[in-house]
Amino acid sequence: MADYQNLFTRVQVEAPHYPGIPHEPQGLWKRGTKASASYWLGKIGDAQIGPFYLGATGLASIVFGLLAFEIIGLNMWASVGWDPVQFVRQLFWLALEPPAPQYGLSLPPLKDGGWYLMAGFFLTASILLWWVRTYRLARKHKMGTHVAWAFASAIWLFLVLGLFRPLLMGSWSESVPFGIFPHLDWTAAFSLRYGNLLYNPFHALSIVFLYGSVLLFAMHAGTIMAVSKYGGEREIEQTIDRGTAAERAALFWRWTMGFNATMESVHRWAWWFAVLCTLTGGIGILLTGTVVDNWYLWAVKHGVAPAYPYSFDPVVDPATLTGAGQ
Ligand code: 07D
Ligand code: 07D
Repeated sequence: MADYQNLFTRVQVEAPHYPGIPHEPQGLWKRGTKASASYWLGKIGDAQIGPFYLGATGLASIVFGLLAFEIIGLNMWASVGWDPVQFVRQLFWLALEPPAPQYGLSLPPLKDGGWYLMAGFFLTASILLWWVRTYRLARKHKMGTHVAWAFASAIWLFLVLGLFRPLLMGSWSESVPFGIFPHLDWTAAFSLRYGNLLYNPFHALSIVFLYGSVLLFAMHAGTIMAVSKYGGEREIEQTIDRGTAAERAALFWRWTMGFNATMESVHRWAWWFAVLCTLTGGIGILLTGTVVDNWYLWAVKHGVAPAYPYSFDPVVDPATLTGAGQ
């Protein structure tokens, strides 16, 4: 085989469409049989498109997702007086905001956050239904449900941000606004309000796993591509037929850092790092404002951060002050 470079090039194999393993028919939905092929998709993945399987949960998820998307989009459009030009120009700055604090956990009028709650409800339903879809399709294929549980970790952080923490804090106003830049403003304001999120150890753990995922991803992808000229990307074969690719990849890391993952364990590393990013993140957010009100003062108390020098007035938690805003 040619000693090809595989950073940008990819081998495209042409074969008759593959309909997939047999399924027992279930419920109303028959699986599709039609498939086509795309040369350009073949550049980044498998060239075959379809057959699709939507199923009841898939369809319901898309309907709920579209409802949420419409409510958000129409509210944003209304906020610029239904001007299509301004809608496009200001899209990244537009928002659908949660109810104001005085409403607590009650249901506000539509224009005061009611639309927000409705969109949030539909979005949550859509995401949960999509989770059910990943779970059921895995079972249908007689696979493990690893993807569903990894997705559940992301959903955990999503639910902490928009449901669990607002419930514990007793107010929908705690949740994240819908909008590209507004949700960034919320993130920055959240950190400031709670005394710098960088001092939250669970935020730190979340970052460890985020950066760690990137590192693992690069190491794994680089290693597999580096041995692909020996067939290294056909990993299953490597586990039963210990050939040169897996051997070389393992040896490379053993010589580089004295230890190597296996073709199997590297995927467990990757799964855990990805899952722990949002799992620890969710814990960190849930503790913020409920258990810890100021992460900087928390860090000072636990000897993590130094207190400000004595020459300044002692630092007081701004939340305990009765300022003009209160
Ligand atoms: C590449 C897979 C594809 C997914 C994409 C996301 C939508 C939303 C809806 C306008 C990696 C599709 C986005 C459908 C459009 C409306 C109403 C995944 C890939 C491309 N954020 N965030 C983004 C979400 C939070 C933060 C981008 C969602 C928290 C920062 C995108 C959620 C905090 C930055 C986006 C969510 C936070 C972003 C790119 C939910 C703390 C950026 C996302 C449901 C975690 C970056 C302008 C991406 C950016 C960015 C979506 C939650 C912080 C719009 C759906 C509240 C600091 N976020 N985010 O590529 O460019 O993900 O912002 O929880 O810098 Mg965010
Ligand atoms: C949001 C999980 C939910 C998403 C789901 C997907 C759709 C779209 C449709 C594609 C991302 C739904 C999908 C709806 C589908 C189509 C068609 C995962 C999500 C279910 N931080 N920070 C994190 C760093 C600061 C802040 C995590 C770094 C500042 C807040 C991560 C820095 C302030 C929160 C992280 C830094 C601040 C976080 C997110 C550096 C702002 C969170 C992990 C170098 C000034 C979140 C505990 C993740 C968290 C979070 C990184 C700085 C605020 C590790 C590297 C100090 C409020 N930050 N951060 O996977 O968990 O998100 O915190 O400065 O809530 Mg941070």
